[in-house]
Amino acid sequence: MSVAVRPPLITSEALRPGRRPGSRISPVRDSAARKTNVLRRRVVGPAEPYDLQPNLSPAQRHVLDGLRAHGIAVTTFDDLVGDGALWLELEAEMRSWVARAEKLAPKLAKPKHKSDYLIRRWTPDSDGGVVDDPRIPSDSPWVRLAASDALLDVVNSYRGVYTKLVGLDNWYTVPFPESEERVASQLWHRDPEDVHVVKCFLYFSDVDEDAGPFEYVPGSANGGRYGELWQWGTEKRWYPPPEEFEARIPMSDRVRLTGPKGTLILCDTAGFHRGGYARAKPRVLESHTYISPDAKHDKLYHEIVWRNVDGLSWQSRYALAC
Ligand SMILES: O=C(O)CCC(=O)C(=O)O
Ligand SMILES: [Fe+2]
Repeated sequence: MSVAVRPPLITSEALRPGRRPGSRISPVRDSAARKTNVLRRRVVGPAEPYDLQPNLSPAQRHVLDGLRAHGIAVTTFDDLVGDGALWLELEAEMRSWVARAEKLAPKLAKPKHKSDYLIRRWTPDSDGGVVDDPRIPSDSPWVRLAASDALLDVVNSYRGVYTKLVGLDNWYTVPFPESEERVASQLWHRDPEDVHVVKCFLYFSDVDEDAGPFEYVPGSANGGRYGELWQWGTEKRWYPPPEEFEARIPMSDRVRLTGPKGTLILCDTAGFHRGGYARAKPRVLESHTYISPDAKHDKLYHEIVWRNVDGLSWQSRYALAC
């Protein structure tokens, strides 16, 4: 099936070959979207119970069990997705992304804002600029990963509904050796998108202590042992006061996800997490998010351009149609 491609959303000015390397482009947004820098507003709709009951591989079962028991599971791309050709495509894309992101890293001693330490490919910065065209073809390797049955079988089983894909991105976390204080998502917080937010993080660099690994409090999503502490949706702040947090949650109840390139984390980030406090080494990763269709979160920073969809399952198409 082939679907007509929409007219370009990016201004021709932004795509001129002479564009300064490392500069951002401004996608064309409608007036409702312009106010919040989103590309589109997601249509909030009813959730549909997940009735597939897929036969899970041992790796998928391990991840589903981890999500249910702790709100987090760690595996590898090889074990869960296991598509070597896709990995090579992703890696090649990521290499060219890193080369561009390195040029965009700010020359600052310390980060003040999230966009100082996190260079994102398709999510706009505070001025609404994006690095790359956020109209992403449905046969892009990133979409084939994020909307794969390998992931959706697990995520939809965990959520019990057919989920939607939002927040697809490539990240380059900038190291700041002199940064003594954490800012924004480097601090413990819950994510606001949904009462359960499943995020995938796939490392494309070896992430050790110096590269700002992702950290999590197992059992802190709704229903877990820490679920009622600064409970999701009941607090004004998504970031609890750091000192109180330190006092309430012992170090032994937190995990730090260092791991080699190819490490894949699936996590309910409605639970407490933080990351990206890189001091000596950059961190390179792919991230995307799954939410229930009835989540109030209406921000979409990308748009799927449908093409070559024959290989996509029904749950994949459902996840992509936002
Ligand atoms: O950079 C990190 O590891 C944390 C990111 C985060 O808070 C999020 O994706 O919701
Ligand atoms: Fe977060």
